[in-house]
Amino acid sequence: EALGPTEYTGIKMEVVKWSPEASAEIEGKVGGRKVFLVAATLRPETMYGQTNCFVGTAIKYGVYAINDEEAFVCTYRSARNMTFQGITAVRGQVQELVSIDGAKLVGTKIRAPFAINPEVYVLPMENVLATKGTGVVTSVPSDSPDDFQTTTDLRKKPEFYKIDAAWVAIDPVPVISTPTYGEMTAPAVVKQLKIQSQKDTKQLAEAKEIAYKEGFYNGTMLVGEFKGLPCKKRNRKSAHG
Ligand code: A2H
Repeated sequence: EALGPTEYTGIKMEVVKWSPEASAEIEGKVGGRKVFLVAATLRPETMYGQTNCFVGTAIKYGVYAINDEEAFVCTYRSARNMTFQGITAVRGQVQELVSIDGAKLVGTKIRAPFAINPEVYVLPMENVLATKGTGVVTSVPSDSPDDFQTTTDLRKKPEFYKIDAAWVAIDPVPVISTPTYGEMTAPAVVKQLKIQSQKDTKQLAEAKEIAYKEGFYNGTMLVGEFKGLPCKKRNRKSAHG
């Protein structure tokens, strides 16, 4: 496979209510801007099934001014990359309003665009990479093995992960049907490969590969504007989902 840039779709999830820790550090410092957590995804057609969003607890994030109206929560690296995409006033110029630890973002309530459950929570995930995408991951447990396994872990041990069980209460939502695995592709693949926790990173990589191929190439949309159509069709209609 040729090496080239990966083209992600950025999902803007508006903050509805900050966690108390984030509120203490952020409120009053954003100049009245609307603030969005921005997640990078390769599967924008699955957004109907978002049930939460993930950050890394040991990752540093910032709130970055995009213009006078909007600010994005993401890693510094991705904020800088975005300044080269024509969405800010000056190329290469990053305006950080405040920096914040990922752990403090957990418990923030956000609005997930297109989701059947429009209000969801920010939760911790161990395998978030600071160097990929924006460092913010939107969670679709029906179709992403990583997301399914992580939400399963969180549900089993909310105290251990220092979360409120209510934040992870939304069940996976069927959005895509596949011939081999039905309406819950990721849970079925996780079960097939006998994955036990988000620490099983090798098996999860394999599960991700299987679920991705099956969903993207053989899946049919169950909801939304493209209900009844093959998932891969969305690529013909628009390269950006
Ligand atoms: B995908 P690739 Cl439903 N750290 O979005 C870890 N994972 C990250 C990340 C980060 N910093 N940034 C993005 N990702 C995830 C949806 C999805 C994704 C589904 C199914 C498969 C899937 C919902 N989560 O990815 O290494 C994001 O999860 C399977 C490949 O660039 C993003 O797309 O190939 C994907 O990894 C990008 O991974």
